[in-house]
Amino acid sequence: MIDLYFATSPNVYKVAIALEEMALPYRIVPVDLSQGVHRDSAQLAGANTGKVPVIVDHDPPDGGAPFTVFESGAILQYLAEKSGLFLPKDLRGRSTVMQWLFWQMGGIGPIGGQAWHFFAFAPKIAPEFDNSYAFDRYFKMWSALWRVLDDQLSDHAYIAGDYSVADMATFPWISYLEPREGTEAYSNVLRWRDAIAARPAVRRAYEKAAATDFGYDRNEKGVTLFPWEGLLQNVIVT
Ligand SMILES: N[C@@H](CCC(=O)N[C@@H](CS)C(=O)NCC(=O)O)C(=O)O
Repeated sequence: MIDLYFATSPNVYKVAIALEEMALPYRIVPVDLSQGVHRDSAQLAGANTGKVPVIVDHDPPDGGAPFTVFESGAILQYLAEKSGLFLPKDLRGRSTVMQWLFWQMGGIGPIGGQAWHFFAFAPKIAPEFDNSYAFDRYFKMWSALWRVLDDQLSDHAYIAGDYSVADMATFPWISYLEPREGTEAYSNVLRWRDAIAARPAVRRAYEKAAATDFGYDRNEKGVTLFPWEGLLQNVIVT
């Protein structure tokens, strides 16, 4: 059994998708980020980074004590190695997936997070400041990342060859926030996004989260996760 410390955010959905795709038994441990409990490592299975996702594997492959893993990219790699799935074994194939996984971790996640912040939160948190420079900068970078992804998907069905942890890492962010200029110029991304959203394991991951009691009213904090198809409303973003 694996505990997944969970808040409804793209970095955490990556892991829920992987657990569903790999058919690994897990349970969701809800974390209310608005209460700050995640800053206490005792509440996060010893992880002291103050962030979710975190997992605890109670049945690690080495047969040892329960093992805590933080950072979504490291968690995806761990789960792929544990299950033997979605990460090629050959050197080039594996490196290709890892390159795109690192690309997601270093670009899509951080830049998407900042773009979202200056779109959704800065105007509420600091209405007295002119956030337009930061807003423009991060959305320009966000579009550039969509461009790279669209180019890559122009001759690949999935990001790094076969469907892999690189796709699982990237999909939740791409499904979360679109470029400011719209999606018309990104037909390859849209085709890929639809294909991933249609996967039963992906839908199960989002549905399980939607059915979880997080101890607060998600209608109040909610946004639409798959805005292009109006699916699965009421999910918190922090
Ligand atoms: N690089 C980390 C980022 C994790 C992250 O930023 N998690 C957010 C939710 S998406 C979080 O826990 N935020 C709480 C906070 O910063 O207080 C990963 O990919 O795991």
